[in-house]
Amino acid sequence: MQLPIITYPNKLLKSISKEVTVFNEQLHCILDDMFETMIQSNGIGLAAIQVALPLRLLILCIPDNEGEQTRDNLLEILNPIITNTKGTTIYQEGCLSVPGFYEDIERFETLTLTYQNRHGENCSLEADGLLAIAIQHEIDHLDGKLFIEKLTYNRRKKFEKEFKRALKEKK
Ligand code: QAP
Ligand code: CO
Repeated sequence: MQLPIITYPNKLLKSISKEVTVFNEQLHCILDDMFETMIQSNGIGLAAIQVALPLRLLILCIPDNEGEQTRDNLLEILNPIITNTKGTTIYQEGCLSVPGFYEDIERFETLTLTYQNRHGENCSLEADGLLAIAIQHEIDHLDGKLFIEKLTYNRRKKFEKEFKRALKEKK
């Protein structure tokens, strides 16, 4: 079942999400619905708070070499903790909760992550490239942060201007 995605400036996006402690069928339904929602919306990453659930979980599905997004390259990351980082990199980010706006954002280039999977099993991974960027973007959502909050003053003003214009055009 597809879930509605909440968008800026919905205040729920500022929530500090809570740790997942119960790994039951209901949780698995949420994860499956989030996957469907993300794919239908042409996303590569989605945090639970974007579908109004304040839980520390996120999903990522980076397209493979053929540009396909399948369950084979789906990552379900619960209660993530970044334990190590290296370097910095800049990438033009977007967000399903800030549709139509893209800006360059600086992130760590590589990272080590510990987390739990949908069964509550402890996992870890090392990431670089787009995956490392996406993980940081999604973890920010768990802490109530959007990528537009990382913009410089002038870029943020550019965003506010474009946002107001888009609002007017919708009316
Ligand atoms: C986060 O973002 C991300 O504006 C995932 O109209 C972004 O899936 C991680 C999307 C960049 C790493 C790099 C955005 C779809 C999808 C839009 C997304 C839109 C349609 C964003
Ligand atoms: Co986002």
